[in-house]
Amino acid sequence: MSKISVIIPIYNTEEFLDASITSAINQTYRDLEIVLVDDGSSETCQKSIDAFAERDSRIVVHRLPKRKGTGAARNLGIEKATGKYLYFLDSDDYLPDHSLKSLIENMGDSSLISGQTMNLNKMNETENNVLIESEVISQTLENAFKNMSVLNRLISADFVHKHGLRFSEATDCYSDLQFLAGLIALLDRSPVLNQCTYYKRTRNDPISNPALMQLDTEKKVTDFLYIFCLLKTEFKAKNDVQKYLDQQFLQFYRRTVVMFFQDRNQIDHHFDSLSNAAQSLNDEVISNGNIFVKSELLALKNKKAMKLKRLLKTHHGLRELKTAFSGRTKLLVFLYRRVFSNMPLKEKTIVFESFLGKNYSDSPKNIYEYMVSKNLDYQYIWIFNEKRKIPGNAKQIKRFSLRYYYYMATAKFWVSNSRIPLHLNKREGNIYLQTWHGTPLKKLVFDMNEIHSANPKYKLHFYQQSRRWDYLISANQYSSEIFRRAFKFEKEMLEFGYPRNDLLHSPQKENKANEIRKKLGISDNKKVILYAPTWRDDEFYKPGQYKFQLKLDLQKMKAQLGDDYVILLRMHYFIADHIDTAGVEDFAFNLSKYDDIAELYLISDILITDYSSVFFDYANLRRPILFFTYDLEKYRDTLRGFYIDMEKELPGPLLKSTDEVLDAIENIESVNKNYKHSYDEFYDKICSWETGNATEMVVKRVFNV
Ligand code: C2G
Repeated sequence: MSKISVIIPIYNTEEFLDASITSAINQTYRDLEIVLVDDGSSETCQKSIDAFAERDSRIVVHRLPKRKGTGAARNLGIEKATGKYLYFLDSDDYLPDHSLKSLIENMGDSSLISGQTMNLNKMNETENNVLIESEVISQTLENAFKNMSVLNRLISADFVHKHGLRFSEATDCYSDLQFLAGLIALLDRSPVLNQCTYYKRTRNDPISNPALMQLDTEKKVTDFLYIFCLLKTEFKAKNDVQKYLDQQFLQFYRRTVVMFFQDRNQIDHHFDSLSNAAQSLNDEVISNGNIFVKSELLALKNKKAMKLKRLLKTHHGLRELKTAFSGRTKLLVFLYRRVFSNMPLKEKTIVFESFLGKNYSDSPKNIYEYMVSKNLDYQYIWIFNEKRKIPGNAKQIKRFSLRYYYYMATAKFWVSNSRIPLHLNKREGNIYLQTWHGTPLKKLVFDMNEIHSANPKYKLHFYQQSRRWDYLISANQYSSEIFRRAFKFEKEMLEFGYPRNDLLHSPQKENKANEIRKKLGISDNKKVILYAPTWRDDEFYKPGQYKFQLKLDLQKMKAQLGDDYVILLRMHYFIADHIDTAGVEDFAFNLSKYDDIAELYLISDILITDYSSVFFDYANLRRPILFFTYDLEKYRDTLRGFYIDMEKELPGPLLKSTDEVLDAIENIESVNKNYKHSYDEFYDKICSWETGNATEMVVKRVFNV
């Protein structure tokens, strides 16, 4: 057999490395050398790389003294490779098992063969490794070189050395173009395989650890133009290369420049360099573009900047209109951006929303009720999914209705405890108070490696949405530190405690508790247990609709506690499943739809929860908290990960079964005694800022009243 050198440049991609290198090790084609080229990675990543080298004698490691970019790393790989063939694999991608076997068996006497690539969105998307009969479907250079990537091509090492083919080391992006141009200049045919021989992953954290192609667009434009002009000159006499480069310019203009030029300042910054590059474009290639691209490239080539701006304005306008009429939401977003956002800003209008319009609760509710009580002259808008009875004179607007988009665009203030849709761009003058919805136990956003939730672009979207926040409320120092890092939040943190917890420190809380018990029909001679669990990231029907299986044995609890207690069942607002209380209706009350959980804390003598942030708030009452953590290992180690050590720092016991819960409740006094020290420490760390005046301090700071 002939050895293949798989060259893998690595820069801080340790979270993807295992999948990538393992997929090379597991190739059914065994005569391999796996060349890991460390491009100046961090210590942690270097350790991972060395650990892999121990796993398989075919792995060799080479290091660049400091980061020099993918091009330089691949060039070092070429120099060090000893195989008859070369194959480049990115360290965040991976291969089906038969890739190299399929490629080499179909290579014949060619110097290069290319396979099909599949783009994967999720971290753990299951790929189909099914081996379909592989066959060569084309020999033309045009089909072999449709993109600007060297990936997924098996190349003769002799051919590369003989012609001195190398990657550009002058730019981060598009360094492949130099290598590919060299290949095209020398080949007259190149087989393409019908089989998928490469899985390309879309990175889920383009903010803190972007893949090469997620770097900001300006860098991509300057890098592309540099390489394009260099190669157009170097390969002036090679028609195939000229045609290939022109095609790539056309694609690059269509896919990247048109969107980039939505920001009109960028046209001024980059017009000259683009226009100079366009001088050498072949008119025939330009005519392949659609009517807009064709006229815009001609304006570029003829150095007509004003004409290009006019053409792009029409192009963007028509694209938006076309999008606008492709669906109801798109039309409403078009109206939001192009009509309502150009209307005068209503300086005294505030929009409130809690848990995506699901209920009237949390800090937004406290802020609203405080402002109403002070007769402040604001117009209040509450966003709900369903209308409900609320105090004060707020206008209730249905989420995602036409009026929703109108008020979101014209209200000066947004007060929300969760996320506002990405497509609602923040307009000049808007002030957005993000109250958030809990002290974090579960790892958040940029502190999370893998994202199990349904949306693979979760981190990118979260980053874009959180750039709009002007204020973020934090209930304690612990939260402030986490929010700064996990949200990459750089604006003003309001460190006053949670407005939603003022009720728990209110002098009237006893009277309020009696009112609530009466409203709920709970008899005075019964004590109250509140069970408030959280959701599980990986147990969902679809985004936002999560499953929940009640593990508490309500019959057994009723039998043992029914004379003295009732239990309130309160599911997380993401839970779609209905909780069945048949047979225990006089003992168990499903209050999952009850608006404000703070009112349930007030009437509860004991809280049972798991990994929900509810216990940080409930602790303000200094009442017993039990942690029913039947799936702790799974939740902590695979799903989310926690900020605190559940075994050491909690103000109550971890319980695995209904029996253990019953035993703790029957002996609640000794539980209180055993956990008094932990509880006191926890209270100081988490509740010390809560004074009952958080709402007032927030309103004074944000609304200058
Ligand atoms: N909540 C509730 N009922 C539950 C669970 C939660 O009303 N059974 C409300 C509480 O106000 C809680 C908030 O939703 O503080 C957040 O719920 P978590 O269970 O902590 O889960 P999550 O929505 O992932 O928020 O920083 C907080 C994190 O973002 C956690």
